[in-house]
Amino acid sequence: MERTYLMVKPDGVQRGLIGEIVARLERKGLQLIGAKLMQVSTEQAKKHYAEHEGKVFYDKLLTFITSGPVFAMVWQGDEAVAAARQLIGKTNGLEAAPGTIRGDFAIHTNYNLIHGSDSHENAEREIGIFFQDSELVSYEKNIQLWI
Ligand code: IDP
Repeated sequence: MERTYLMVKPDGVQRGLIGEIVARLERKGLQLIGAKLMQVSTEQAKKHYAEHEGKVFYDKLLTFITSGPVFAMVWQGDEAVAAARQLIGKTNGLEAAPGTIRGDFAIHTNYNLIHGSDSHENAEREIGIFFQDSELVSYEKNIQLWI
């Protein structure tokens, strides 16, 4: 089992897409093990986007991700990182394939609705930035046998 960190960004929350996004992840067969509506602090944003420090869009990215509530989630399943990235689609909404979250609902690169970890290592690092172990739930879902 692999875990991944997913986050409906402020634009997704404002547009009322939390339910739509959660439904798509559930239908794929991933299992939700933690979730909360939260305000990202500047400190958390800097840690989360450390790899982009120095890029032209970095300051705007920090401003954006701290501009309003996000819906932070941890999902679990076989190939959870790759499966979620597939559902999310390419970074630029115009390039993301129809049928993906960004392809169906986003047009731009900066307002692209959702974050998804891009590797197993980053997933574990990002989960640690936004969640305490005590906020994650371990439970059996018999349906997993069929996925
Ligand atoms: P990802 O979210 O598809 O993994 P990354 O390259 O990791 O994409 O970039 C992180 C976030 O930074 C993107 O989701 C997007 O919000 C923002 N971003 C990336 N590239 C650009 C850009 O060229 N202009 C503006 N924002 C960008």
